[in-house]
Amino acid sequence: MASGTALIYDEEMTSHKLLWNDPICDIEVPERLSFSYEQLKCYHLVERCVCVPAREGSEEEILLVHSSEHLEVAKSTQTMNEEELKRVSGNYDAFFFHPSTYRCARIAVGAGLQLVDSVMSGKVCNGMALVRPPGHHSQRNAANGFCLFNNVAIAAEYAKRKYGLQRILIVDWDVHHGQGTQYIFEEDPSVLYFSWHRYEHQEFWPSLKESDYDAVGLGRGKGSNINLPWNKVGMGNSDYLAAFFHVLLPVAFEFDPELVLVSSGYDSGIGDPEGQMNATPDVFAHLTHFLMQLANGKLCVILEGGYHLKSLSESVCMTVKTLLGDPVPQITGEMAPCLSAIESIQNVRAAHKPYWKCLMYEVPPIKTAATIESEASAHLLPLSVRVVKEMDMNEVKALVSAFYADLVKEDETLLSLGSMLAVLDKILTKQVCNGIAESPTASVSVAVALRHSVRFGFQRVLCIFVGDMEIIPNTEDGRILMIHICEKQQSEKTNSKHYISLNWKEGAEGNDFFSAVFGFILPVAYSYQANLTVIAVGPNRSLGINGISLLFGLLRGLAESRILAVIENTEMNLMQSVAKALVGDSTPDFGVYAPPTQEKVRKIKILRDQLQQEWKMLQCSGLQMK
Ligand code: X5A
Ligand code: ZN
Repeated sequence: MASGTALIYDEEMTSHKLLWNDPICDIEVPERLSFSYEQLKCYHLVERCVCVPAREGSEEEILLVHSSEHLEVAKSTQTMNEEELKRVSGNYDAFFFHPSTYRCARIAVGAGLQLVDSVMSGKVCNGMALVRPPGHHSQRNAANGFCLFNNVAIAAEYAKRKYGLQRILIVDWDVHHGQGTQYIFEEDPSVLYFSWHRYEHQEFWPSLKESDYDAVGLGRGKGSNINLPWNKVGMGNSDYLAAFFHVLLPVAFEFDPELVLVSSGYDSGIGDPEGQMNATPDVFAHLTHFLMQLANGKLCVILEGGYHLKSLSESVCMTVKTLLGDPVPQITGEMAPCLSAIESIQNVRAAHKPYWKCLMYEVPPIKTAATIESEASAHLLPLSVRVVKEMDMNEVKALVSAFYADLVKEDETLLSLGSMLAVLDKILTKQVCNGIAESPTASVSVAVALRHSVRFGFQRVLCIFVGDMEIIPNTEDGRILMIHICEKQQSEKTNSKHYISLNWKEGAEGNDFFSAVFGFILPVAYSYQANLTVIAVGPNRSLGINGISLLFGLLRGLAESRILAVIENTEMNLMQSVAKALVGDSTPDFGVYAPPTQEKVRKIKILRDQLQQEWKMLQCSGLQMK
């Protein structure tokens, strides 16, 4: 078996640099490379490695992954003056050209290929290439995020061709999503791409929908693209280890690669201004060590990002030391992943369950969406609740004009519809199971929600109103069943069999709503067999938070747990309890049981007698049968 560790470095790659002011690009400096190399010398690691020279990647090799247009544009920048360079750079998202950039990028590509050759030929067992510009954001036809050519993608494609490899694993531990690499291999089942990345629910660059855990690959490549989005900053050693234990390693061992490539960005390490994460250099020793157990140890580590010079260089040293076979340092600190990390891990495991035997028994998580007014209160909701952006005003207008033309004139109403529709849309398209929308005009929002759901194709929608609300009559009779829980008797509308008024004021001591829920609401709801439940909570509600939690908790048993909550009053306690009941991660607090008064028992009995022919689950005594 091969032994030895290759190290590839060429000072020439430090000549690529930013010539003008650009606060986005100014962190990608030549010192990233020279400083890392100095540190390797300092720890006497360079002399222990097999120093393999870099070379230029050939045009043909670059074309394995990139278009000839892209290659030509890059080539043409060699003779440009500063002004021209600036103009071409402006065509891309976060990229700068220097007259030496093309040459450096070709050396970066060639360095990766030299590493692949050294490992595949058995000259060494593993190795690292220190390169810049980095590669993983670069796409077939575009530079992006400091990257011109996709070094790692070219290395993978080259290894496939030259050595006939059928399974290559790419591990991208850079803190950014290597969307370029994803695009290149998303339909290719022979390359398994794993990336974790700072995501913050799509707020963090490059802010792509396709960086989320549900991008699993396309066509024949389904299952071979694994995204683990971090939705909070501050992820640390235990979060990274948990990601390896519960996602990457089981899948990687099942995949059984013949070669492992690492898109090795250290901006996921502590101190990095881009990543804002907390993982210490030690953790990279562990990550490297794990990957060395695959593919007979054939591991090629190729540098990507990393912008905190000290953290970067220390982490590079830990990686190389581990490749050389040195003992792995003990990780210190508390070993427990954070809740947000667990949630991301659970989501990606569930998304990949159809493709990997090791994940087959995964339980799908309940997904809840919410739009709430203030970002500040978002943290008060359970962690698994996803805060979604409101629907675009024009989209709302187009949608609503189809059935409520008069609404389109009122901007304020439209605005609140935007948040309800964003959540409803996620429910209808099954992206989430249930969701909460705040709406200052709940009755209008509900009317639109009901209409829209029926148009969407739902045959039976159960709608429960709690509190004073003007109920906008609907014309889709039979497809909507309304139950209105309020204090005052609603005289009109009671004639329709699809509108039921339940006058109920919760007792002062304890929760006496149990009797109404079990004795009336649930039997009616189960008789109706809705495919969607809408629960609206308006002002002057006659139920307390406990009663409302009970309602939400139990109605999750219907309509495959699809519930849209529309809440008019923005009381945070209420929002929190509803969110908790919807995610079902804890049994909501229903309050102590209180028996109903005689008057209430009678009230339910009257309703039951009146309605049990229609809603048969109300029947509980043979005597009443006609
Ligand atoms: C390779 C790498 C980051 C680009 C960030 C642009 N690129 N905001 O880390
Ligand atoms: Zn990065």
